[in-house]
Amino acid sequence: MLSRRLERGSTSVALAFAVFLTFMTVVTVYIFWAKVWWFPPAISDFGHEIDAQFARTFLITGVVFVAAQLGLAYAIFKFRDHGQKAAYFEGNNTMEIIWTLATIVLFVGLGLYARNAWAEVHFMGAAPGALQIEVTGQQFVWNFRYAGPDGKFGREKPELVSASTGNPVGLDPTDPASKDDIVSPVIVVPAGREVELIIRSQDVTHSFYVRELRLKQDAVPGMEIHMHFTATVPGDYEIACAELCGLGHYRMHSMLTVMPEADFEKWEKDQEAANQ
Ligand SMILES: [Cu+2]
Repeated sequence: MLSRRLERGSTSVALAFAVFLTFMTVVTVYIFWAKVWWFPPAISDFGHEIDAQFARTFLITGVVFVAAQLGLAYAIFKFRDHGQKAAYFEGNNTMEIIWTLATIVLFVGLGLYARNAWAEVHFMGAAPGALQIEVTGQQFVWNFRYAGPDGKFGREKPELVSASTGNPVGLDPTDPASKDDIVSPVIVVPAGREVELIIRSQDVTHSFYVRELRLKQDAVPGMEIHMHFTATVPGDYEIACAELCGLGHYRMHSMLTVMPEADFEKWEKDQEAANQ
């Protein structure tokens, strides 16, 4: 009598758990498939390649996830307690080798697939003629410097850095090349033209991050890190600092404006005029 009651209890519990697991698997897959919480659309040339890599990774890991969860649900129900004796075995070397090899093949394969996108961003420099913009992070603002009409970045001196007197990057007024440099709290770039960023920090590690560009790069004190991108869709996009950099980290953000080339040239002229 007692054992029959236990058996019935075990069946319904095992079934309920298996159904719950299957339901959660379906819900999880739906959330990714329907892109319920997803990135905003990419606006950079390599952004689409990064998205394609994301899609490949999610597809492969998704298939493994579904197979593992459904397998678990099946095992929970199939091997439920019928009052039988539990069996014990010491692992299975063949299975260990198979899933270790399969994992290596998947990881290395995904890495090989992604190498073009990675190399394009990190190893290949910007093409000659790219618009150079110096990005300086400091607690808790971003400053962007354009070379101005002479196309040359002027000298900077750390001892001249003084945000309160309007010289946040420490431009040296005795260098003629510094005179026409434009320093802006927002970054404006022309659509369709390559931009080379020179990313630096004045104090701690910050991280320059624009979701729509699919570009995130640490700003490290003492280093000049070059990144490049071509934005294709005009609009305003938020720049966040993606590295916890101190108490004011939450408010360290700025805007990236992508505008048609003609509008950009006008913006640059206006900045130059304001500089005189
Ligand atoms: Cu920061």
